[in-house]
Amino acid sequence: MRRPTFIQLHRVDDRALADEAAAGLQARPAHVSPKFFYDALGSRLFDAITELDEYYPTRTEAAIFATQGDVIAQAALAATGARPVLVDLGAGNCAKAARLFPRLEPRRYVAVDISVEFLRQALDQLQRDHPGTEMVGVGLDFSARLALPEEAVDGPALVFYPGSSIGNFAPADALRLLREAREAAQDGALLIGVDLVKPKAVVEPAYDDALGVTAAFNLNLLKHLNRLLGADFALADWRHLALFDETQSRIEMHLQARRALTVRWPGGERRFAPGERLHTENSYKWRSEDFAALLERAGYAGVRHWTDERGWFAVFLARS
Ligand code: AVJ
Repeated sequence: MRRPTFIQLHRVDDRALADEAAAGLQARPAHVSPKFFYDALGSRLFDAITELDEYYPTRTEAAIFATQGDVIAQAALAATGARPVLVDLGAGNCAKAARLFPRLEPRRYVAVDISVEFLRQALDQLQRDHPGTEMVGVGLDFSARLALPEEAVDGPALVFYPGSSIGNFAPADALRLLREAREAAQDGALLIGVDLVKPKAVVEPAYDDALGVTAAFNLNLLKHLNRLLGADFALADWRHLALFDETQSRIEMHLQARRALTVRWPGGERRFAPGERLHTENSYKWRSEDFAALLERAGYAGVRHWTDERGWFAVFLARS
């Protein structure tokens, strides 16, 4: 019986994370990376977000794969050749990639996430269900740089980056990541989900839902910082904000101080004036022609995309 292989590159160091968070808290304006959303509870709150009526991206992407998955998989295999290596960026529970297995029959599946610990269970199960596919788990924070271990990809790969996670990157950083993904794919292809520009009246509720799940997801970041940094954020002092900036084509999430307050942690503090904000996330929305142009600038060819009836979300395929 085959067993998955696990490779942990650069272990996630809590001390470095705490220093990064502290530096962002002391910056003007104050900001922290959206990666601080994802402690254990934050990951579960994100899963709950994907089930909200207002949060259309997950379900719209799933519908594109459900209705056009055969055509997409055929096109992907035409670019990579049969039995490609499937590289899954931000794999988590590996559920989205697992749905591609019957169509792609990958020779090897390389699941990448910040920590191999997130991948163990899912890969062990996938290995049982797909004994003919080699399973490799890679622990890597590719938000700074995507460099896979040499031995991970040994032929043309399909790099899969679903969910519009690329939306967390400003255009210049997205370009860099797409270039690194092109190198990782060798003579293969990229398959990526991208949330498209749409009216504010649709986007803002997706990030400020009636149940308050996204507000809880945003506020939970403060609890994570309290633990990581030993800070003393009081959640009742903060309000969730989601604002669509049409000029930058992005949803911004912020936490806004309800009154004058000082947050303290060992080795630092930050005063916030009433109404002052802590910026926690950007989620860029693309026009499909702009994203196609970005892929071309990153060196891809044969760019194609599939979308839903409303044109809310797109799945792009491009040859590396
Ligand atoms: C995981 C980055 C795709 O931007 O829609 C959801 C994160 N933030 N609701 C997104 C998120 C608030 C999500 N991504």
